[in-house]
Amino acid sequence: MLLPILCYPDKKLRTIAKPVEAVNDAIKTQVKSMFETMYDAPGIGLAATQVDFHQRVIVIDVSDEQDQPLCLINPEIIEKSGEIEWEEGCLSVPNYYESVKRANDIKVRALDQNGEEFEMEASEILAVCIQHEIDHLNGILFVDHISKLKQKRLKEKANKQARL
Ligand code: K2U
Ligand code: ZN
Repeated sequence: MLLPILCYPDKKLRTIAKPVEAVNDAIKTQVKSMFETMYDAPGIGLAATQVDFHQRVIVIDVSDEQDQPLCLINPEIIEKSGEIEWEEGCLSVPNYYESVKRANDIKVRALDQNGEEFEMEASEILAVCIQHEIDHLNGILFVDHISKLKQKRLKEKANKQARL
């Protein structure tokens, strides 16, 4: 089922998502809808916060064929190194792109959609996407990483959009 995506500056995007207690059928249904919503957008990542579901669930697929779905539940970055700068966008901040610096290599621990714990290493775009999505679960948007001046301009633009 397609889910509506919250748009900046919606305050709900600032909610801190709660850890998932049990990967039950409700969570599995939510994950399925998040994948559908992400592929439809289209996007290469989607955090539960963006669809107004405030639990720690992320779906990702950075493959070109869009056939490598990755679900991270209660994700934690346990190691990070290096630095990469990437021109980021966000489904919750349409038509705005800015360069953001993040760690290039990360190690992540999470539960998969069957509730099994796993660890994985990621780098480049996959690492960028995982960090971008975990930020969403902590109420952080990529625009929070840009300069104050650029944030001011973006807020004015968003408010003008809202008044239209
Ligand atoms: O809003 C989101 O969380 C989806 C983001 C995830 C993302 C942002 C920046 C860098 C990597 C991932 C994207 O807007 S999904 C749209 C997209 C599609 C292809 C390439 C980059 C971004
Ligand atoms: Zn985003």
